[in-house]
Amino acid sequence: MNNLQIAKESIEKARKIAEKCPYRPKYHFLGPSNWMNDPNGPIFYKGEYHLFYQHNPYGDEWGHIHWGHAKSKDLVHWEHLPIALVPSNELGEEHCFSGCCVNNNGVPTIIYTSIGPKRLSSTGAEQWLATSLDDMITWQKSPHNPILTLDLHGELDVRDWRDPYVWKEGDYWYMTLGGHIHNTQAGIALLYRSRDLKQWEYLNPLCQGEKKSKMTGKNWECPNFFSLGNKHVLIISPYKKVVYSVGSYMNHKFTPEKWSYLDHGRVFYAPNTMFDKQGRLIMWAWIHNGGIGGWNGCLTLPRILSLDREKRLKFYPVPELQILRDSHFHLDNVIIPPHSSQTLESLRGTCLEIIAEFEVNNPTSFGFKIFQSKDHGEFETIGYDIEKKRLWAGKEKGKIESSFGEQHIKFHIFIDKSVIEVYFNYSECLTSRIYPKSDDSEGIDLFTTNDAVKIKTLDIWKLKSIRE
Ligand code: DQQ
Repeated sequence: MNNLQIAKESIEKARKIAEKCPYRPKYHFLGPSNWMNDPNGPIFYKGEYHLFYQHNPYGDEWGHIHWGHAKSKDLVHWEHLPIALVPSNELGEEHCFSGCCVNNNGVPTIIYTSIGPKRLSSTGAEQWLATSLDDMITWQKSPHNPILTLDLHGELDVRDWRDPYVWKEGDYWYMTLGGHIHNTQAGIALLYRSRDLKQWEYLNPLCQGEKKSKMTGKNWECPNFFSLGNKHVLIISPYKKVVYSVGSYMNHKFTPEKWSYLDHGRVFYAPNTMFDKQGRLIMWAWIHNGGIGGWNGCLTLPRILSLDREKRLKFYPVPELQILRDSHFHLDNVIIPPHSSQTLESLRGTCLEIIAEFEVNNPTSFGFKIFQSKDHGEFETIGYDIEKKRLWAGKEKGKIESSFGEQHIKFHIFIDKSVIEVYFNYSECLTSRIYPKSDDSEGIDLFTTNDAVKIKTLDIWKLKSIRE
């Protein structure tokens, strides 16, 4: 049996266990089973969206990193395709780390970070290339590999060098890679240029973080760099919460303005972006953790990123997701009294979409109870504390930075078994994992602590599964 057959058997075995897991999401994207982490190389190709992802086909823990692959016509339903990249052990490769996929004059081309037992991720990473000649079903690694090595930087001692993000500008391809310079305690994104994707020249640092910065950390993974309107945006994953900055790009240098959290959840990491044929910038990120076994990790729902007037990002779920909507509940103009409300007594569910607009006059904490047991004793909460400007969902929380009309607050929430995604006024997001305590933890309700709040409109849909 070759490696791919062994991988297939292992995936099949784990799938049977994963399918029994009550915490496994029903409409979020995940691999067929076993471990997955970062989304890689999202690309729109011949009328379909393709997504790759970091994948261990042999178990539900990180290791033996391959590239899983799936495609979709509608951004909602995904068809799994054969594993795209397998580590070439015979070439000293142990992991195919994150990267991107571009269309090079009709030839789909993956650029990724190659790691080996003798080429450690901290000091010996190389950037490799693979192409497909059969519409992305099989991939061939280039005889020109490695296409970039650390020597390119001369004296500069770059560490943890990885995660290529490539785009085209005029006659050139540009690439940014993340890492840090040894002993600086600050992350860096470096910039490179090529005419043919094979021969690369190092230009200069695209952007460097500040030493021991609270937000931008000590090392940058998975940089994403793109223009939106007349500004540029840099996203980085600095081991802690993912951050972005809207800034300006001139003479091959990006000057960040302010750093903000891309999502306040610590379970949200390593996002990757693409422009689709309608010019929408679409983003997915890895959501950490699994359930009772057989699977570990999934992706966020696709989010559309745009810029608001204050030059902050806005986030919207792609409208295509609306095809998941099933039975619907609606109410408007209801006052929720402090403490117990029981307004939504008849509603139950663990695969839901909620859109709610609140009107709030005095400081209070308010929001939703979810996963409530029949006796109402057990529940988890998703809410917002007006005074502290704190948004939370289960254990994940964050301070809201964007300004908005404090009286009107909009929540758009997706609940999918144990995966929670919250859009707050579409200007901040929070991803969380919450595990319902028991089988009957399906109730949902509204709450407010100190003062009544008015729910101006509320829509709740049960959502369909994308898996049988
Ligand atoms: N995951 C990959 C790396 C990347 C990290 C390895 C981020 O390429 O830096 O699985 O989660």
